[in-house]
Amino acid sequence: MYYPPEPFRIKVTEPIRLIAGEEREARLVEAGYNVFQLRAEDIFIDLLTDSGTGAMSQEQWASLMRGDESYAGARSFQRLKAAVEDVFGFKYFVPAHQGRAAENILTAVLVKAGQYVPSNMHFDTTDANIRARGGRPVNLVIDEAFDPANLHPFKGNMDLGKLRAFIGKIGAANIPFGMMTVTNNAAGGQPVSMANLKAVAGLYHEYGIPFFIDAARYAENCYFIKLREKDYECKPVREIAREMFSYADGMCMSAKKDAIVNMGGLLCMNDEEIFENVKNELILREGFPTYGGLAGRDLDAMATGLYEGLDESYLAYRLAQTAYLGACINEAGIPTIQPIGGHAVYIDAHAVFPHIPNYEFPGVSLAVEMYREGAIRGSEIGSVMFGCLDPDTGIWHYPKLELLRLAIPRRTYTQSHMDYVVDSLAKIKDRADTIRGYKFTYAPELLRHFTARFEPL
Ligand code: P71
Repeated sequence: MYYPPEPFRIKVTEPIRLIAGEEREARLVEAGYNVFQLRAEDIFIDLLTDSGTGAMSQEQWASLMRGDESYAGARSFQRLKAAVEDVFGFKYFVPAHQGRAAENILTAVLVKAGQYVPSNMHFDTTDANIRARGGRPVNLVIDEAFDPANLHPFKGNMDLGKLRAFIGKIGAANIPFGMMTVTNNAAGGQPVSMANLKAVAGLYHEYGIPFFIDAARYAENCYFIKLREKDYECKPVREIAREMFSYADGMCMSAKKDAIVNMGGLLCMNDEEIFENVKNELILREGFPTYGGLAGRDLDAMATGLYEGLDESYLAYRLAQTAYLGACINEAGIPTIQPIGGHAVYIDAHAVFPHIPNYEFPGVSLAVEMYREGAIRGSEIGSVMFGCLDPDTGIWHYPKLELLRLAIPRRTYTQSHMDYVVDSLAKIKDRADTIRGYKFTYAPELLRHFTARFEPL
């Protein structure tokens, strides 16, 4: 298995420590067995998320020093504006403090109660923001996405037949905008092909439906296109990105992923009227349109990070590191979603614990065991995150996959950290049949994975 040399060397370090097994046991009880409730200093390898957890470069730290903190029209905003225009090519944009803030503004401006927003798959915050406005998020990804072993190269693709049938049934008037999430985080960090994205845009536009991209991991998606799609192998990733966004009417983005900043987001669009409404909503909720809830230095670091996230030697290393972790986990006999995605390895928790049913949360069992075994933190992407009550029928729906995601922070961990994670998982596998499920002792209505508490069964 190939582990590429990192295209950087380490200038600053941050200590991590491995606390004793008995101490970990006590921390789990205090946290109500929800790893979101653990203290980060009690964790050795933190793979909870790749969001805002990456290491900034020397150029980004220099950008922080150059940050202009003027309330309006700051130099840092101008730098960000130039970078956003260059990388994405939309006419208008506002910064936001993170992805869900951009989603909040977008849904506040466009979604009315009872309307539907289709996507390949919405991630949790997008799903929740649509619901919070009384809207209905709808996932129309290809069926291959739900077969963990299927090797389709673009498992994030939209099912065009399902989308056409859906628009026909619901009517374009009830769809304020359509989306695509690149890469598809909810089902494996899987890419969308350019051909599919173009066809989806064409279909939305045929019905006059505006098309927004959730661009959190667009650079990783574009590198997958370069690696896997015919006619793109010789194209620079920056050109691939420009082509991708040329098909859309706008995008929202958590810059905490592919712009490699600790905090930041973007909302871009071509429509002037939407932009006017977005600005007014932004002023109410986030801040003046030239800072959008961020400090000037954050805007500056984001401008620099947008280019670094598109650097091809970085992207080659990034995807190879994730592929290495996935291949080693598979080698240890533990099934994951195939092919390995861009930012994370998604372990099939149901396959590891076939005796734990979805309503007893096998992903939570695996998250707890990883902490118990190695003080490693991953996140459940299964029935805790996506199980939901259908407002029309009153029936609980469970997602098709019960996953434990190991998300890799950018430029942060090395090969030996990855090997340690694999060793810990192998030990859990050896005692898998002794492990039990969990039940809620507390769960809020929306986004319950963050604050829920559990009890072992
Ligand atoms: C991720 C996150 C952040 C997160 C979410 C839930 C639990 C733990 C951590 C955030 C995304 C995302 C996509 C595709 C929008 C957001 C929201 N992902 N779209 O994967 O993946 O962005 O966090 O900046 O608000 O760990 P935000």
